[in-house]
Amino acid sequence: MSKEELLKRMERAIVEGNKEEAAALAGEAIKENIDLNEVIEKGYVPGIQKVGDLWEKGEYFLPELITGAECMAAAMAILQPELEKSQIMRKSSGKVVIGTVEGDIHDIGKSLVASMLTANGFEVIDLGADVKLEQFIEKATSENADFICLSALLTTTMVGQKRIIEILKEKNLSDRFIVLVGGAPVNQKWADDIGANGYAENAMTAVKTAKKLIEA
Ligand code: B12
Repeated sequence: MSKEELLKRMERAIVEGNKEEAAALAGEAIKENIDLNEVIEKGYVPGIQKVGDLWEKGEYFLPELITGAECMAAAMAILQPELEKSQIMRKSSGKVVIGTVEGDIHDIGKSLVASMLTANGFEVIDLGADVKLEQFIEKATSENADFICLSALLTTTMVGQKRIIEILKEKNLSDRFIVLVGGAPVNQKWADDIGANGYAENAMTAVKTAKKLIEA
């Protein structure tokens, strides 16, 4: 199977909610030695984006959305150990505490950012979704992290990103961590307005931004 064909089939597996196929294709990509960053960004991500579009158009309903999310997780469960293996002997690029903020259970995009950072040599502590604001700061402090990465997919939970930056200021910890924000409703203007150190619109640019900021 050509790479292009494999990527198309990955996208289709997510759109059709075929968990076994999504996982099997991930295994195939590993066997064929295909760049896993490309597999995620050009195969699986377009699939879940299409699921989102179909939901917004009213053609897909909640069960399809959840199945799409489960397919992504099934594929990532196969890819993750390989992504970690590929960076074992490398010096860490920096330590990251990442999670989706309190009140928000969306975790697909956050997990992709975590995976890509891991694959690119960062040491990642993933706190999951619906994470209490204080927990980000406690973990980042106890782990002596370089980055706090905050995901928010709801306009109502974006304010959690703002609040964390305020708490860091109150605790005189602003200079200690690099704060990166992201998620579908987030943009550069929001990041600038709340005083975040960086914003990225997808997992690949998140890696580039993190590298640029830690080298600065
Ligand atoms: C899948 C999905 C769900 C799934 C989530 C499953 C899961 N395990 O994550 C389920 C069905 C559970 C769900 C629930 C809800 N959802 Co929903 N959901 C979506 C959907 C369709 C796709 C999100 C997604 O996974 N996209 C794919 C990933 C790859 O993209 P991403 O998350 O944007 O992440 C990328 C970038 O943003 C960036 N990024 C992400 N995080 C970070 C962090 C950092 C630091 C950086 C640098 C970058 C970065 O990189 C990622 C990878 O490239 C979106 C629609 C959309 N277009 O976004 C709605 C959407 C986000 N949901 C929405 C809503 C309203 C809800 C519910 C409230 C629905 C309800 N009435 O119950 C609940 C929320 C409950 C809660 N408290 O959280 C709305 C939000 C509206 C708003 N503006 O606030 C949206 C926009 C749909 C819509 N148009 O109405 N949802």
